[in-house]
Amino acid sequence: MKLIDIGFDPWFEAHADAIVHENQGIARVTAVDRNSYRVMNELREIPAELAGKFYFHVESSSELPCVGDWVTVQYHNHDTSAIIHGVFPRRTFLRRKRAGAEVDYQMIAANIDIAFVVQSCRIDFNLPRMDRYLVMAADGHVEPIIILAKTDLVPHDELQQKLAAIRQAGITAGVIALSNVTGSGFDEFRQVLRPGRTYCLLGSSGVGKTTLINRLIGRNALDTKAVSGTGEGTHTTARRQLIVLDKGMMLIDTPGMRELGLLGASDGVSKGFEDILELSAACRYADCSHTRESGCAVVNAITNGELSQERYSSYMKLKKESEYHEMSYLDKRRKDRAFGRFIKTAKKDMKK
Ligand SMILES: Nc1nc2c(ncn2[C@@H]2O[C@H](COP(=O)(O)OP(=O)(O)OP(=O)(O)O)[C@@H](O)[C@H]2O)c(=O)[nH]1
Ligand SMILES: [Mg+2]
Ligand SMILES: [Zn+2]
Repeated sequence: MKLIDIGFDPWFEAHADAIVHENQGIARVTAVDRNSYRVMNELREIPAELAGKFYFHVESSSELPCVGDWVTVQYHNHDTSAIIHGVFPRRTFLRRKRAGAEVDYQMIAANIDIAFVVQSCRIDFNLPRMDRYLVMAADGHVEPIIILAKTDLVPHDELQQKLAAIRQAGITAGVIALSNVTGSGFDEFRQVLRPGRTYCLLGSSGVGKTTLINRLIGRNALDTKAVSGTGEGTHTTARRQLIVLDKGMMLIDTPGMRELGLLGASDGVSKGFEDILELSAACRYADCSHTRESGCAVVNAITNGELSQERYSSYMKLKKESEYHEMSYLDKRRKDRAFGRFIKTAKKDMKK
């Protein structure tokens, strides 16, 4: 295998001279688990850690290596482990806003050719959410393809209605309807996959992302779990992971996302109020309290009858109850910011 087989094409090659130092190799990040990594080179996949020096220069978490990144490494223990020294520029990326922060991002994956936005035909189907994933892909210069999964669970008519609804919403991305159970739609799906390309699966928990990969591999290599009666998944996939298929196509499996990180509310509040959270994405202010701000999409929804006063009240009540939680979260953020400034000043002082 050569690096180009796992995606190291001329674009990255062109950056190599400036980034790769003597005695360093090039590898691709295949998994991230807190501070430990796995990387793949021409020969094998091995564990890796970040160089201490790297940490020192990092100013935001989005600069840390993520799945799909190309990195420079030094090998140790007879090439069975590696230390990561640098990250190549990202040609494309998928990221989401970190809850509560203004311009802090959480990287999902890097150097993706196509993002598969997966929704289940049944309970999970939701156009505003689909739209947000498409925005996320566009933001990172990634071509999106929508996958409508679990077509075996809906009648033919309903599937046609859903396909039409996607077009009516003005969504022009490619759409593939498929079933992991019957295999219908799989030929169309396989035709999209090309050797040397990297694909990322996005979507809520339980929609069948991992099952799709298992079906491609031809065996149950990765864990999947049944969904509850409400259609909600159980967050089976715990980490992002890059899987190289026999033919050199790479697929990144991701854990289902409950919300796209547009919201400051803690998880306890967001659960069960997805409709309000979706509305709040359109509020003029990111930190909108949904009480008296102008341009509040939640209050507007009550005015035009889209949202009931009752539901709004129970949401606000729950929000208040979790205020303690919220407060400590904000306090933490403030501390983080102060700490960030401290580090910057310290670095400046050192340069003097
Ligand atoms: N009927 C039907 N069930 C499916 C299909 N695809 C997946 N499932 C089932 O849906 C459940 C969830 O599938 P997963 O592949 O674990 O879902 P996931 O998107 O990876 O979920 P997370 O890892 O939690 O993000 C499993 O019980 C699968 O067997 C499908 O096309 N049709
Ligand atoms: Mg999964
Ligand atoms: Zn609001």
